[in-house]
Amino acid sequence: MYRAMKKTKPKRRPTAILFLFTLFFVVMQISCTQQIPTNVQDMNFIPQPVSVDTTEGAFVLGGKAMVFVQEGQEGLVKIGQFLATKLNKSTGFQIEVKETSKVPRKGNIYLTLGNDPAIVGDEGYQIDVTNKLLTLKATKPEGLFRGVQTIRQLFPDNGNTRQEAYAIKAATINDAPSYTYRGMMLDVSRHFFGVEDVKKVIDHLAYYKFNHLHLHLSDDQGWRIEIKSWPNLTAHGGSTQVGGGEGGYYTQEQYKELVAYAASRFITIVPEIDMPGHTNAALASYPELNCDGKAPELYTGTEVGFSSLCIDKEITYEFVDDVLTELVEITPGPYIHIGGDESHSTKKEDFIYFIEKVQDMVFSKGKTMIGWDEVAHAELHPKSIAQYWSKDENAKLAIKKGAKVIVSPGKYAYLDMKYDSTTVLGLNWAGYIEVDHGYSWSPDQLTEGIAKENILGIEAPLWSETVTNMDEIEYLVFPRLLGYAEIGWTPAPQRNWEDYKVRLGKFAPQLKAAGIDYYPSALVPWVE
Ligand code: TNX
Repeated sequence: MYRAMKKTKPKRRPTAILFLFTLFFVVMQISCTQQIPTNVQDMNFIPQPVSVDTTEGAFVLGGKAMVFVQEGQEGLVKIGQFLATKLNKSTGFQIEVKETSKVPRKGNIYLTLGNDPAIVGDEGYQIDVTNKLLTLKATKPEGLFRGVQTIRQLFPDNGNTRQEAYAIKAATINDAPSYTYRGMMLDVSRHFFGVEDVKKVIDHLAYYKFNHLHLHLSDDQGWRIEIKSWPNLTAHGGSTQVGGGEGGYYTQEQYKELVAYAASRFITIVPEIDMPGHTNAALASYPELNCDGKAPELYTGTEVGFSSLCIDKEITYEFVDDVLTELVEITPGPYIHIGGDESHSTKKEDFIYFIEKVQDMVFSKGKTMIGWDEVAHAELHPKSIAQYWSKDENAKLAIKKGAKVIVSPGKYAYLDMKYDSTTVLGLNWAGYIEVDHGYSWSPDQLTEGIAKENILGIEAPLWSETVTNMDEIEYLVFPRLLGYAEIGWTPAPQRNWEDYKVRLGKFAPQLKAAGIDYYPSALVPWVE
């Protein structure tokens, strides 16, 4: 017996090994399948990418995932960290970021730079989702950052972070924006909003792939940026706001902080000093800027068109030059916006003289001038930009003079217009802007003569006569901002309201999770 057993034992060994192997694979198989959730997440984007092609298979993001970034490329670790922080919030994981020189292993996210004919422009990117990896590739860090927003939308923060793993369909996404300038304007003059509020707005903009924030820094009701050579602008001119409240202003350090915060999200700040009208706050702060040498009272109402810098005085241009010099020094972006709207108390020839003179100052300081569409009456520098808000004749005149336009038509793109007659906040001089109306237009179809090649992009302004805090800002901004993001990004033939409203409705859980008090339009099938 003993001998026999001894003899058979070695014979059994291969079977045992085989058995152990099989067991190992079965266990592995089970543990792997258990990790894969049965429900593959819906892909739902705003703005809609240029192309999304799904294929067989799924990518699983589990608790051990990491974000790998290509080694030795400037700025990539920061972009990776931005993504990881957002994903950790939405998934409940603790994803870390690592530089790598090779393609990472299964289950990870990989951000890499590279030239590829399929990737268009600085903001273009490509996402490749396979069973193994989620790879994001772009030519520039800016493109990676836009693509990161798409990845965030693949794993949205719906306020439920309890899953063990998140599966998404295998797919290839190819994307690039339709327009190079995609912006929002925030009026911080009529009501002042502090640094933290503006950062929150910047975060909202980043998520929908905007790349400019225009700050309306001065108006009749308040001067909001510190100018060291003219300190009374903020000391007196920044001391109040519409309704008589406290007002406020940004020190140059705070402004620089905002510029840097925006830059880390690949957003450019466009500062506006509105001139020669909309200047009561400055006129009240310095009597010498008035033709009669007398300073008016501060203004806390909401009328427009009653103030003007004194066009004939030399001091006016010394003032403007000082303001622009200081502003240019703290503004790395290419644009300075000089306003120029509704100068109803400036004579037309004076207005033209003023705009041309200030335009020269802006360009001589190395910046590109933007002005509201009225500036088209002046001779325009070939690089000047007109912001079309009210009159298409002005926009066409600017185009005739060789300028490009940013389109912000009041009746479609004004975030301060009421949604309908029952909306409490907002104004209605340009009409009501329901969510479908705000979405269903194209910059190059507004009027004949403003064609795609004349258009730099789109901007949605939020004037703040009626809004006093972040909650009120968000009510007017959401959900219309998402529509403007899509108009600026997604090619017109790929956009239609019927499809958009369904995608928008699916954003409800994430808007709610972000604490955004949006307007719950009855036209949108909001997901519970
Ligand atoms: C017009 S739009 C203005 C602003 C007001 C806004 C209110 C523009 C260039 N000027 O001064 O705040 O209407 O909607």
